[in-house]
Amino acid sequence: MNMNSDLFSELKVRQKRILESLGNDVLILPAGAPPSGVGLFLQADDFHYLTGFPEEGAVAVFDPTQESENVVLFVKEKNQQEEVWQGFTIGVRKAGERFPADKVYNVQLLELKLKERLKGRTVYYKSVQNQRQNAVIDKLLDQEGIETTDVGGPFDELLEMRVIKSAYELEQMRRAIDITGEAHHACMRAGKSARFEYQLEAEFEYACKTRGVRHFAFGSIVAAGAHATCQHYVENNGPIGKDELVLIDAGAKWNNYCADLTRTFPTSGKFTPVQRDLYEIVLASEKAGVEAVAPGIRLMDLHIISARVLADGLKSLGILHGSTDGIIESNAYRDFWPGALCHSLGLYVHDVMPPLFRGLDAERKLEPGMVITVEPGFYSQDFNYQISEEFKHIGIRIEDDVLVTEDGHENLSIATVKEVADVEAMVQSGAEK
Ligand SMILES: [Mn+2]
Repeated sequence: MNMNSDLFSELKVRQKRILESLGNDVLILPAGAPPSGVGLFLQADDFHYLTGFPEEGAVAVFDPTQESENVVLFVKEKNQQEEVWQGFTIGVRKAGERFPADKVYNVQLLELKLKERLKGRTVYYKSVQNQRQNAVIDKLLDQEGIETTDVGGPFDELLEMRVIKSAYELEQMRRAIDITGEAHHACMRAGKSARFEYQLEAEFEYACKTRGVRHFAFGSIVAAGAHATCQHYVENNGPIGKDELVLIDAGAKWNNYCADLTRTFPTSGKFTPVQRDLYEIVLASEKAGVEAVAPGIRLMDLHIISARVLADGLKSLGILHGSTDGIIESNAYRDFWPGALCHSLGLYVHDVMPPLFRGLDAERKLEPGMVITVEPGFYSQDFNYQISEEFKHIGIRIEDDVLVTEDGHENLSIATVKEVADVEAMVQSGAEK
């Protein structure tokens, strides 16, 4: 597979920014660790972002002081024995042809080559657990008495770069999101006939994999009935009742980029009055959050906008009481929605963000090119003793993926149904039990 030429030139630009951020320093970036046990290897995000190289066992070295070798890739050489048992490798020659690097060496030369370069330098380096080249690097750094740092410099630059998505990145994310939406629709259509949560998990994965997906953004959450009150439920082994809500929070990856969408639907194809009332409240809260996404707003401002709509709705059902300001200030709504409205989305599902975007008093404002999720919810467990029984043991979450644009936002998952009538029609269009 040859690298997309847009990506190739984009990688060169990214590498240049990293080199500029280094001054006279060096960055050693190891590839991701192989999966423990069974599993498909997925490249570490930063390594992928700066090299595009998909194999484990590799190391990239960024060194602005080496004229003709600013960016060097160390990769596994082709080895017939390994290829008989452990899979195929790209090898040094082809890596040099296909991936942007000034020079590609056999990774066995790592120690020799690095030794010449690191003496007396400031080295940026983050060790990766279970990555076998790390042992070589660690030993060398130790022998030469070289101190390393894993914060600041190129690592700060990486955060700034990764949080703003390029046209190429958005193309990958759109594909991941479109496929994920189609898979959510497939699950809704299978809702009436599925008897166990894992059947819908299989439906989701089947819809994704038959569309070319090889990796998922995270383990799918398929939660029927009261299971949906646990925000990160992953067992997916419970039965699905006839009149229950099913919450599915799942996402495909496309060329390493994530989608992260949640939909909640009634397995009967018709919301009960209570389910519908609660669903409409979460939906109104979600839409208010999405509508408010724009450059110049802070994540916490968005959270409060959604929280106020949620609080007003729960007041109308007698679940919360008092003034909306009071409910927000006292965090009373957090009994039913303990989560955060947004997170960044990209190569990782809870993608990196520079520090000033994170936390309650985060000062930084959204900027065009950021992609965030918007995902309010309502979760009522037994400890919510103050509410009437009919509202208990219900979990509802609706989550879209939203791009911040110059003049506002674009909801990237707009095609995935969420209006009551559309969700009901989608479920009803599936086969019976
Ligand atoms: Mn999410």
